[in-house]
Amino acid sequence: MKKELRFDEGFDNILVFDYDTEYQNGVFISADTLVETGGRPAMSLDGEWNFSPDVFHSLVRSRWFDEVKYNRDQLPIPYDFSFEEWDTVHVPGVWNNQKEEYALYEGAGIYFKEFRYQANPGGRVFLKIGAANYETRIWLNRRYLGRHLGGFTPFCVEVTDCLEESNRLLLMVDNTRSKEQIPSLHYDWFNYGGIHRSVELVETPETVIKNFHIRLSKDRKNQIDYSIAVDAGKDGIDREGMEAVITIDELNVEEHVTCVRSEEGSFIGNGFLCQDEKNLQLWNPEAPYLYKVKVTCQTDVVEDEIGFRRIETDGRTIRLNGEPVFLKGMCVHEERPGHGRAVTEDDMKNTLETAKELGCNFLRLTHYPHNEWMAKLADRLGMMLWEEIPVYWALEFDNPKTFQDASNQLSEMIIRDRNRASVIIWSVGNENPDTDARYHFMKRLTETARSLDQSRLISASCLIDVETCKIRDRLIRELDIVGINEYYGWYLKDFGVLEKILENYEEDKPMIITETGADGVCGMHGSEDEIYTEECQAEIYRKQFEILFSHPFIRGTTPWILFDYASMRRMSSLQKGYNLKGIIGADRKHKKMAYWVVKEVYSKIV
Ligand code: GCB
Repeated sequence: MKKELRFDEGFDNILVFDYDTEYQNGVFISADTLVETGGRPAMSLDGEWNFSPDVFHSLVRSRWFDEVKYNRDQLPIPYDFSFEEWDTVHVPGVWNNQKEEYALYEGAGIYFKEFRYQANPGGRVFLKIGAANYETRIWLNRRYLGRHLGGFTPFCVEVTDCLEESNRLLLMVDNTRSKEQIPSLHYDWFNYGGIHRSVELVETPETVIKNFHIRLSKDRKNQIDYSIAVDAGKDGIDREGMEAVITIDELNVEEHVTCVRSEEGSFIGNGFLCQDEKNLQLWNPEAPYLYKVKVTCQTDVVEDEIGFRRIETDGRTIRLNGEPVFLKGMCVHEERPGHGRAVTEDDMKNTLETAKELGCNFLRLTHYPHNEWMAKLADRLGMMLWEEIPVYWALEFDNPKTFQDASNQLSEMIIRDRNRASVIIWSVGNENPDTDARYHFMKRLTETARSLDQSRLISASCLIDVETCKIRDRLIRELDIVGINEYYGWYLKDFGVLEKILENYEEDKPMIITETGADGVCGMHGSEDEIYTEECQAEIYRKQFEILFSHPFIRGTTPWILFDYASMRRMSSLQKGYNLKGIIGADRKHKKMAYWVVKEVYSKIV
């Protein structure tokens, strides 16, 4: 039936509902196809792309991607698209700030780019998209390559066999919110649309180092553990093993690793390097030392700069390289006016420098994986990080597709950043109600995280039970650190309840207050009782700190939030589409009175 209605036979798909089924069930681009890109030759596809909103999904419904402009008799037929003549938008970028009429657009958008490519004989090429929100479908030279879900993690697809000298790349990026997604329909940040991180073609030889992970062993003092995964393509046929070499010149390391064929076809190598820890300069925020690491396999070479550090808990204490550490932090969204979520390297540096100036050694990157440069810069500048996936508020916890999506986003984030010393905590979610379905969903996420990486701590931001004044969340069993969000002084007025909750804390695990805070309008002054004034916000911070710091099991605080940020559920005449809980304005210039409270308190903690 569907076949008879094809556009190229003179009909449009206007009469069917199920035009999308084959895509829903089709090729899913996932963490399995992510390829390490560090130090490899790449051709950037950033810049101007032709763009049009696609409100009716016509690209798919009417098969525009076939680019049929003539009938079988070569007579011109009418068509409703003209990719190369459309307006342009910048990539990386969000569409919302590139044209007035796209400002609040939520839906599908079509991106088109023509480019020339000089083939690399005998090599392979992967298209890498840093992130695009939320669903992306890819066609290259009219061939469909698959779809990716999730707005904040990178993905790769191999394009070796589709590339020609002159190429037509077509992407559908759709930020329609839907129930089964991560996050779901409702959240407290702006749903920017588009390709908001860089796009590039990454060139590799036939044998590709897919990923590697090098870290200080969790338990053994003088050991650096490693694992390597190699996709040997045609080189791998009939082979049982491949040799890879890890080189760390400064440590005189040249380790030859035999990677063995795994069930999925990749070649996997695991092992450890013994070092005298006295000779190893461990990474910490004050001395963020990084080693140059090179991994080679056949002719493939990848390079990275990696710091070695150990993060662990010991009862209610968090230890960094064996020493107790207090996490002086703030939450931060990835946003800058004018850039939306497509922040630049300078924006990221500014965030880190602002946090340092405030006295922070830690940032909670909420509520989704931020640009991969953020952790690279934090490695260099010395800032510990909490990274999380947008398992936020209500989700379809009993939907297997939702789990698959969440688990894939978590895997993509971990594979991308597990060589970053700065990242010390993976978080599996924020403020989700403790139902059976949610418990099993999130428990499985903690298992996924632990299977991919044992060198970090696992946490989540949990809710408290106001009735019993207790933290009642079964997920806590699965966590290394208990994260708590509480807004006493703001949404709930009685600080006495907060004191009771903390007195009732029984876990032998450290706690981080992952959110607390209050709104304050930049420059609005009044008494401490007048909500929305800077004085009121500052006073709530003072009272909060006074209570929190009298409980030694609280080993970190990340108040909500460093900068004001856009959120379409904040529409009062004062908020005007912004969440105003920043201690600095969205302009990143205006420091509110609460800023100085945090600075003073953090300056006293060693
Ligand atoms: C929360 C959420 C955070 C919100 C914040 C607020 O609990 O985790 O995303 O934006 O409260 O401002 O109320």
